[in-house]
Amino acid sequence: MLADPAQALQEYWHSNQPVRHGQFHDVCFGSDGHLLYGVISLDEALFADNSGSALQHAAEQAYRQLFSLLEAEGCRHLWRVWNYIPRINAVEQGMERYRQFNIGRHQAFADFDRPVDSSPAACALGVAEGPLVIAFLAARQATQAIENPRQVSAFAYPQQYGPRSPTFSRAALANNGDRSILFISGTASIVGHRTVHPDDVLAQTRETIANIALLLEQANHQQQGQPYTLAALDYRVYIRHAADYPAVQQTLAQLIGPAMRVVFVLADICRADLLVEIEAQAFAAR
Ligand code: 3EB
Repeated sequence: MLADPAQALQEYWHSNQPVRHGQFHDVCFGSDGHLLYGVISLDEALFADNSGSALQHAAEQAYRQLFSLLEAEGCRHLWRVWNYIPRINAVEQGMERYRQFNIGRHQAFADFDRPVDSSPAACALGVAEGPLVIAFLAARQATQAIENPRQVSAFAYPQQYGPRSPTFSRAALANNGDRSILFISGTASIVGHRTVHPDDVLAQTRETIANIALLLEQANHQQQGQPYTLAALDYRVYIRHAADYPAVQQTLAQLIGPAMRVVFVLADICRADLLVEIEAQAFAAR
């Protein structure tokens, strides 16, 4: 966490139904029968004996466990995934670790017949060390996947970003009772499939907000409820260099408004030239 280091942050997902907690292989989860929140934590050292990349095998195994759990629990539809990958930008065995992760994740999607063009909203960030950690929210009902017209869909990225593409959609719109929930995936300064403003964190911040604004427009075309606005989102901002935090915060306050609800986190971003990534979510009455 950037900002006040004494500030502890916890995330809660509430239900008005009884919640059952369980463990399935390496996944811890809670489910009310309609919505399921889980976290899997896997130490890639356990996969070091396999041929090839340990991280790739860990990612495939994590997603296989996750999909098996969802099928067993009847909550087949992934809504949102948070991927936290140790040393995400390090190059090992000739390949960046994020790309190794993508190969394993893509393989599990294929093994479970999960079409990549209706993937969940997601983010993928780097942590210094520790296990591969994946948190996820899934449900009985599907979401509507939303793409960004000024970006190539991530599942269709060209090979220059790795042999297997990432499997996420730019945003997902879900219905939950009398409210809809919009999940904006980790969003960065990418136009088409290219990083723009590689050396300018504030220009990256502005480009990212332009991408999010366009996603809101797409989402508002697809739902009848009260429209989503930049000012009404809850944000999490991942910043690569702690020194950039004050300037990014100031720029965002200008773009979103002084009452913005935002948490700043120090993290590596999945392309070495990206300095900031922003995710968001919001609830709206239907
Ligand atoms: C991008 O747009 C930036 O691999 O799950 C954003 C959101 C990014 C999710 C993922 C990666 C992922 O390509 C990176």
